Amino acid sequence: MRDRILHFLSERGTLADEAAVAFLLNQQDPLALADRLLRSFADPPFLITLEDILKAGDIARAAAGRAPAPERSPPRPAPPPRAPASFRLEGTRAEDVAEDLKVLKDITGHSTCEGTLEDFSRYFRHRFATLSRFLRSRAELAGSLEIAKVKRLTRDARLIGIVTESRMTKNGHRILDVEDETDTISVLLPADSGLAADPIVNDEVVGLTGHTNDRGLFIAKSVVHPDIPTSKSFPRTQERIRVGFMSDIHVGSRTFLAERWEKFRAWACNGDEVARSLRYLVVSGDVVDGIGVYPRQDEELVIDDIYAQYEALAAMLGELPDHLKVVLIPGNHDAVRPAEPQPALPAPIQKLFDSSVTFVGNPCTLSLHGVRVLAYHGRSMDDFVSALPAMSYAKPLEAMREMLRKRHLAPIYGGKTPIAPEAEDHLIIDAVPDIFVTGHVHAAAVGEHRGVVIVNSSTWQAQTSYQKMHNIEPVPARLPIVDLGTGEAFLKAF
Ligand code: D5M
Ligand code: FE
Ligand code: ZN
Repeated sequence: MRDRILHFLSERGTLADEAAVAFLLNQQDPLALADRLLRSFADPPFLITLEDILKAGDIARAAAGRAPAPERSPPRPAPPPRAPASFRLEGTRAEDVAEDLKVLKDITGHSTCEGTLEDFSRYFRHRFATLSRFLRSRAELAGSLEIAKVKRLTRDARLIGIVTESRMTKNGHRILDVEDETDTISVLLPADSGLAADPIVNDEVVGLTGHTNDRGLFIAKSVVHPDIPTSKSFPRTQERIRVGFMSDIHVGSRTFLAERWEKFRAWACNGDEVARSLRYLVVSGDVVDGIGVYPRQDEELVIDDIYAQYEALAAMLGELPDHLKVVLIPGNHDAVRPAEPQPALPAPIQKLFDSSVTFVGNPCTLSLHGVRVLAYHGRSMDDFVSALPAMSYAKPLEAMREMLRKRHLAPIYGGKTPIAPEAEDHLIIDAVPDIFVTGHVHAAAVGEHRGVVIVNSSTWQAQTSYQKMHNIEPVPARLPIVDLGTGEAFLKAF
């Protein structure tokens, strides 16, 4: 239920703090109450607090019978509509603010790998060394030992390793095979401990506490993920300019939604205060439909030339206001190598666009006025959905939370996500982002994980026959918008 509430709120562009969620969970019909609560706001705040709920007088009254202590205070009269730091009124005009865009991390121009066996072992050594360093700094794992040593001990111990296999026993326990440079150990996550339900995937690096039994099996007491260690705050910038996120435009496809795009264009050019405050547009891949990406794709194309597809996109972006700076990241439909990290689109394609477009790789870390944005197309979500029953294409924020917990954008190796064994693992989430965005799954949502604003950036393509076959229902023509001054986020529909 907790997840359903958070999902319900995030779908509507808001979040709730711990106390507010606890309050809702305590009510008879938390979702209905959340719905009434949202309706009671003229303009819902980005983060709903317990105080907000209590101020919504009639809701507090309805709940009074079942509420815990603080909520039992006499119901207050309904306050006048709250006037939060509203998106509409407090925007800064984007054209008044000088561009401040830096590319902090990008593979473009730095790819060295040739895909040899040595490349692969060096890649995994770098992954293990970096993530185990993150884990070693966690108090729960202080004094962790090499697996070879842990195997010879029977007292409580801690270890850090990479998961090479994971299977369920018929009694609902989970067995992991975990490896470090010294040895491999089998780890039991007991069914009755709740650990067996932790969404662990192959090739992620985890910490474990527990002890080795007399048959050499490590009985786990806890699993530690690198995660974002503490809840961070959003850097507050002076200007209240906004960044829009989109992806999966799929220009050239028969199912590209031209009319919805036209609505977006008209709003961006002549729209309200929010439109005027939009300074950046980060486009996270699949910007065109491409050629030969899947079998018989030609039957679904209205533009069957890759250059013509990018030319059409360049014309569309050229119609947007001059002060709207566009950052383009490639995806699996774009004309670059599919192996991740993907470099920026090649020069002959870049030449088709005007200078308001910046081309970067996938993934890429940007700074926008000091706000750190991690943008990733999101191909690995296919592997998360295949590997974990709790994940689905309709709930991309869940997979994104797992990426942050694992501090890795694509931990599963050898699935649908092709990974290039670069000297360093560019898919590690090293510095903590302020905003983390993905596309690919054609869903739309904004949410939060330990203070990181997380965004999945919709699509401009209607359901394709492939998606119909696989029951994937896209949520097209939504623009997630984040305020760079506050981290406040909402989803605008076109
Ligand atoms: O992916 C759009 C959506 O369709 C995304 O949710 C993944 C899904 N998709 C696309 N191709 C496949 C294959 N081959 N297997 C599983 N799921 C897939 P896009 O990248 O736009 O094609
Ligand atoms: Fe796509
Ligand atoms: Zn994609």
